[in-house]
Amino acid sequence: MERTFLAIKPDGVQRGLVGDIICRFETKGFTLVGLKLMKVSRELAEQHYGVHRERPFFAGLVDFIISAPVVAMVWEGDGVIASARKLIGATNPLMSDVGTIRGDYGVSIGRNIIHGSDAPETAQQEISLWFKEEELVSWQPTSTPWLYE
Ligand code: DAT
Ligand code: MG
Repeated sequence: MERTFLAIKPDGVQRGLVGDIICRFETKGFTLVGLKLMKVSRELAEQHYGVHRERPFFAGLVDFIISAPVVAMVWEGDGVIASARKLIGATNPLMSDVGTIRGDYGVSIGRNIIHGSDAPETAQQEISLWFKEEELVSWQPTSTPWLYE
């Protein structure tokens, strides 16, 4: 089964959206295998967004991510990486479809509520950057035969 890394950013936590966001992935049919509320270190934030190091928004992005708690999560399911990106919506919330998390709750690219891994390689890297192996729980929901043929 595929796994992806998702993180509810400081704006999502401060605005009280944690429950709603988790609900969307749960009711879609994905399985939560890792979850923690954490204050992110500057080092972790810089590593996580390392690909954007040269971009003009990098410093602001790092300052924002460490400014308040984040909810870090790992979710599992067939096709979860691409599906989670669809549920999250386009990077700029003004362009995100209505019905997506960013489309429903955001108005600015620098406050877009949630992060989601964009491909299998980045999902793998981000899961091991944010979680220790023993923090992830492999389990079989009883709903599995009602979700998959
Ligand atoms: P995504 O989070 O949709 O994968 P990304 O990886 O291109 O988007 O960028 C990472 C984050 O950086 C994004 O969620 C918000 C911020 N960001 C991206 N482009 C930006 C811009 N032009 N101005 C300000 N922040 C930006
Ligand atoms: Mg990205």
